[in-house]
Amino acid sequence: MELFDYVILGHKNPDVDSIVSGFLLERYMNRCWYSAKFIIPDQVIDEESLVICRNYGLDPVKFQGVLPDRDDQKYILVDHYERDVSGKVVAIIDHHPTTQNISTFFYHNEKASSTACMIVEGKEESFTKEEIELAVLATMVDTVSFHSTKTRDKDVTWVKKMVDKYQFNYSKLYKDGLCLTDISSVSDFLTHGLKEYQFGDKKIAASYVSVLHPEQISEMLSSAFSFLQNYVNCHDLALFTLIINDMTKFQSSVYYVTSGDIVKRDFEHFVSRGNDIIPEIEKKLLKK
Ligand SMILES: [Mn+2]
Repeated sequence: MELFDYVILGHKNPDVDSIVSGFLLERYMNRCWYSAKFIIPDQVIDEESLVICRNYGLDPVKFQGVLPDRDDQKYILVDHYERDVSGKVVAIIDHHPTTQNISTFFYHNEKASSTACMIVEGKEESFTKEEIELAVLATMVDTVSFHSTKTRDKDVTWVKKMVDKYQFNYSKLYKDGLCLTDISSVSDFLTHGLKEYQFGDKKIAASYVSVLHPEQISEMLSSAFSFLQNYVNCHDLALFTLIINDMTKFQSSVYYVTSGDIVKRDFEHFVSRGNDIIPEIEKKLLKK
């Protein structure tokens, strides 16, 4: 196994920003004559992240590998600030500020729109046009094309400047940043982002889809419901939650599916499964 002074890591189950940031930092460090290697130790890379990266000329699979088993290996974390490694974390570049005391040699954690834009902004001359496009892409994906509250004005200005300078296809970047769900069959409503949760003796499951025009899938949706109710019965679930994100109006509808009932709730904003929907269900279930 080849040795490197620095191993760069994105977070577990890396998303587009983690992958792009790791790749760009490796490029940057190598150009500055550092021996650094970006490694993705995860066995599986999320299919959607794979497809998006490949569409912009980056193949994440190339970076999959085993981490060195050395106590003195130096690590650099991008897009996260906590990690158990056999070695020493010497640097962190992240955009999830924390009040925690971090004592690495180099620590840069600010409320940026993406880690990738933190790496490239101000150092554009060290990167190729294609690499800058990847940083723009990661910024669009991480902020849901600037609709997330994570969006920082300065980065929007930077993206616009790069798009102008390099004539990037902004409408394509915008659409890719929305991460629309490809729905070709009713089973996609079930399997997209499917997660199961256990609360006491109750099991629930949740999936979500993001579409530009929910009204266009309404016909499919009615057949999806019987499919979902069947799934609820077969898997002995207390509830199945389907979240539909309207990527034009930036609102969500949530369908609560049980074996005998379907209840719809509309939200005038985006809901987060992990932060809003599931905790609320957990409270209700545990109260009973
Ligand atoms: Mn990120």
